[in-house]
Amino acid sequence: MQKEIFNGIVISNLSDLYKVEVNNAIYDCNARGKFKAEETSPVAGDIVEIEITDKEKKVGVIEKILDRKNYIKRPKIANLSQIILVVSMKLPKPDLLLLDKQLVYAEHMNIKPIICLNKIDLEDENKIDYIYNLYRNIGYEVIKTDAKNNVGVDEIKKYLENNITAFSGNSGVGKSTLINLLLGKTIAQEGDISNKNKRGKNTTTQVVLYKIGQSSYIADTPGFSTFDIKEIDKKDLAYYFIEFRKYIKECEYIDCSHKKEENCGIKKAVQEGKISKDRYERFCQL
Ligand SMILES: Nc1nc2c(ncn2[C@@H]2O[C@H](COP(=O)(O)OP(=O)(O)OP(=O)(O)O)[C@@H](O)[C@H]2O)c(=O)[nH]1
Ligand SMILES: [Mg+2]
Ligand SMILES: [Zn+2]
Repeated sequence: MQKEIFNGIVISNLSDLYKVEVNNAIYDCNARGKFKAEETSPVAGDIVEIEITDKEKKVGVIEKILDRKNYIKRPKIANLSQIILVVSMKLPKPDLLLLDKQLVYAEHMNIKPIICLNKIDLEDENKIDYIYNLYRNIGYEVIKTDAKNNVGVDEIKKYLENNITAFSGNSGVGKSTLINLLLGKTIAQEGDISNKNKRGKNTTTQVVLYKIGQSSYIADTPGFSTFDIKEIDKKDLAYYFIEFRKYIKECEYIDCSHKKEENCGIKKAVQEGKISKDRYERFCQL
């Protein structure tokens, strides 16, 4: 009998079990042993070829992983097209150092970042607008939301189409609340401490893709806030602060660290108000 091979997308993985969506149906799959040896086993977001072994019971075997657009190690996910970086305006207060760190990481990974300023109901408009304008002027998409009262959340929807989108941000910023609103059902726990383990960490450990519309997925990911930027070369950091880019060539020294040197294009741009002093300070911190 001829093999039945289909293309699908891995929507979750728990130890040896992969859930693969094929033509709107979910198949329980194992991966062929060969993947383990190659240490490139399938992860959520992977487009795979599966051999269907039991159509009735919806069981199959993953035969092949198609080329990945990108791959993130922690949490394990492939083909992420964008990350919504959720920043809470109050309770918890905005962590702009984390935001800048995540923007650097997204630029490095070539994943589109979108900034979501949440809990706008809790903060003064001028304080929100300062952050809003800062990142808008750099060129980023910024959305303001009050997830508690479902304000602004629809605006996120238009960005989701045909994409795999992950949400990232500190604990308590409102990621689960936003995801639940977007999906129109409760999948992610909106947390108080009781929903978490004793260390106060969210207990979600696996990446799951949730389908929204015909071809969009939202990734519920554990611990995206542990973004590791150590793999990024120090000298590339200024490049990933995207508004710094055009001033780098004005530095006198080719290996300028943009801190202590004379005739530094970036420091000059900061003095002239072309680069935000706050962003520059966070650059130095990173
Ligand atoms: N006032 C206000 N509260 C909000 C808003 N969005 C979320 N919250 C509340 O903030 C708390 C934390 O929200 P979650 O959605 O659980 O936050 P999270 O980002 O998923 O947190 P972790 O799962 O710990 O990473 C909940 O009590 C929400 O009801 C908002 O826009 N305004
Ligand atoms: Mg959550
Ligand atoms: Zn410089």
